[in-house]
Amino acid sequence: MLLKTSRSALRWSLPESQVTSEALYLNRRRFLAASAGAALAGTALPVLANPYDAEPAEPAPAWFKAKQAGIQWGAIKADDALTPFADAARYNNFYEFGTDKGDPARFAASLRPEPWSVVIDGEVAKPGKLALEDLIQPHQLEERIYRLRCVEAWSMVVPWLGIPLSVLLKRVEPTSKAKYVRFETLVDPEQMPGQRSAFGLIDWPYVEGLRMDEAMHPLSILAVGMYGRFMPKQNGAPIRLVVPWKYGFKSIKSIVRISLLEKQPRTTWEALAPNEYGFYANVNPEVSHPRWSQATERRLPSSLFSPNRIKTQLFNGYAEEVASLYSGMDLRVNY
Ligand SMILES: Nc1nc2c(c(=O)[nH]1)N[C@H]1C(S)=C(S)[C@@H](COP(=O)(O)O)O[C@H]1N2
Ligand SMILES: [Mo]
Repeated sequence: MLLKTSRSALRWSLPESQVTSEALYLNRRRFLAASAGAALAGTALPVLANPYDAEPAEPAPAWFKAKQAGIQWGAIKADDALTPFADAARYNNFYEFGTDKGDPARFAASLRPEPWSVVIDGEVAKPGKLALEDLIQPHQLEERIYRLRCVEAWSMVVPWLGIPLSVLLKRVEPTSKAKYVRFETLVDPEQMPGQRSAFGLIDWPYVEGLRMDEAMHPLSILAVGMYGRFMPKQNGAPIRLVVPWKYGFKSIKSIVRISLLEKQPRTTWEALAPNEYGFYANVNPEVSHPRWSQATERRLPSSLFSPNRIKTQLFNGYAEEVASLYSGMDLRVNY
């Protein structure tokens, strides 16, 4: 176990080329902005290639590789600078592998993301168990560059690869009774050492949920990759939720079940500490956590001497897109 662990930590040491590729990526974004101007002037847009490493570091399943040529790069972008891959893949919350920020990168080698399947059940006309490749196959992968704001007041900017959650939900035909979506993470103490320990804080599986309109919102995605590559295990391989206007704990990792429900599901953090973590968990600088302010955040990379502290934005900067979902709701009550 210990040997395996240190080897996997080595595997995650970052190749020098990554630094270059991120610089290249940022240049491409400038290039893209310029070519958007060219498109207006009637010039054809260039076909885009993977703006990251040509050779992905993470071994990817065949279904993922098959999708790579058709990726729509930069489908949605944040204005902020991208967080380097090294930070996004080494500073994680994934309690199934331990509670330290470094634990997921250190211990997730034992996760087996292939083969993988997702059960879809509850209030749908077409329930069933879908192999992940069949779940993704009909859809184009899109790159979405989103801010991710953890409730612990740190944040990053990550280029995810995925599909809108709405396209999957439409495919399984929700019934008129479907009001909420419940998501469940894998339970397997053999693959997830954090589920083995006597550490009895969380009642596995990790569960999250969304209201139906939140789940159908075009910003909500199911991600299977990031930085142009297959999803690293510590970031929730092979498939996770990303809901950018909510605190990070809503973005549940390594999903094995999606259930459409009539009633609001009981979710992990809300069940553990309902006065600290609500079902909605919308990013809101005005509503403090009982033990700390949410007015600012540490944007990764951040250190003691360079804390990189910035102001937190309402709905994590996505108010224009999502505020209408909550019109008439008291955000202090429904935190
Ligand atoms: N299954 C599961 N999903 C999870 C968590 C977890 O502990 N278990 N942590 C959440 C929290 S608190 C955050 S901030 C994000 C972190 O995602 P990242 O490690 O990719 O940055 O994952 C979320 N999804
Ligand atoms: Mo979080």
